[in-house]
Amino acid sequence: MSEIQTLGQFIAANEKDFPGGRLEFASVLSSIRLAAKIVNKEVNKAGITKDIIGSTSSENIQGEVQQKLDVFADNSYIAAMKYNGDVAGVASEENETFVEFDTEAAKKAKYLLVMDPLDGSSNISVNVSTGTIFAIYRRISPIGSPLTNEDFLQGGNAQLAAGYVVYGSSTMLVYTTGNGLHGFTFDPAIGVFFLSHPNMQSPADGCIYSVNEGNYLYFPEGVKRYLKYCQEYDKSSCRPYTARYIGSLVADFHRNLIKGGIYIYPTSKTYPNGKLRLLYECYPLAFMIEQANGKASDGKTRIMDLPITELHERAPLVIGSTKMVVKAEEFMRIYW
Ligand code: AHM
Ligand code: MG
Repeated sequence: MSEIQTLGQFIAANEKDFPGGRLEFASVLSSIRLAAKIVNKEVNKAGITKDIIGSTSSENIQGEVQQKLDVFADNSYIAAMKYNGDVAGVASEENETFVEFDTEAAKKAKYLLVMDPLDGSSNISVNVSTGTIFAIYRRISPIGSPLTNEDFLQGGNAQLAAGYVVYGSSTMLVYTTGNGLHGFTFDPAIGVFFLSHPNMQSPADGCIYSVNEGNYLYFPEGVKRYLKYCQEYDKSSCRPYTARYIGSLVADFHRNLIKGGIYIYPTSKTYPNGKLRLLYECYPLAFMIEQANGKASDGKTRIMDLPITELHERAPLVIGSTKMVVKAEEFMRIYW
């Protein structure tokens, strides 16, 4: 029989160096895993549950119509964290301010979670993959005092762990604590995540580019020129590249991570600072791609080094295979 290892067993064997100890990381991740299972179950039955599918009338603080499952996922992850005991609070795409837990254990807790609970949720109604993105930080405000925005705005390099769950043709949880990037596939029959992708590596180069090219007109000149470069013929670099864009960041990222490729969400006239959120989309994916020997940039600067001043701050994102990101940056530096 071939070897099998569960997510819990993998953590027990590999996360001894987590600041605060393996047990604390195992504790935080166990709540993420629980919420992932709950959300996975709901996402999978969205098509057969009339009152779950579709939009609520409310908009989130960024003016985007919330899907009901966005709210469900947000509530599920926050509920799973509330009684975790090691997590003091959560900042989420769906909430304007962070949530601070008031249980006695949470008041003494050392860790914080940031998350996009259901990324790509507009794809739910058409049966396309979605995801959850998260990162774990250590709180910097003294235990016993209220959490502050600064606890959450420490910057990408302060992330202790980052991960995503992709709800796709199979559901996977992928995470890093700075010790490589590891992927686990969910077996829905027994409710267990098994190690399926140890030590994931982003191919150094690739043949896929992922961008919403419908917005071409509004892109900066450097991005336009790089896209033309992607479409030119050059056999040695497998150009013209193949265009693949799902419109679910996690799913696009996951595919490019495995196959080799580049994902770009640049600034544009519609989104002068980019669309994606630095805290719970760009930073975590940047941490992960670097752990897989890939690269993440805003076109000029390493994403992990970008400063952050607001919870819902946006940033442009260029992420994926190192050689492709370096090439895109060349164009974006010259024609910014
Ligand atoms: P969301 O967090 O509100 O779902 O928005 C993020 C999503 C990403 O998943 C995806 O890559 C991008 O927005 C798609 O945007 P667009 O439709 O402008 O291409
Ligand atoms: Mg999102």
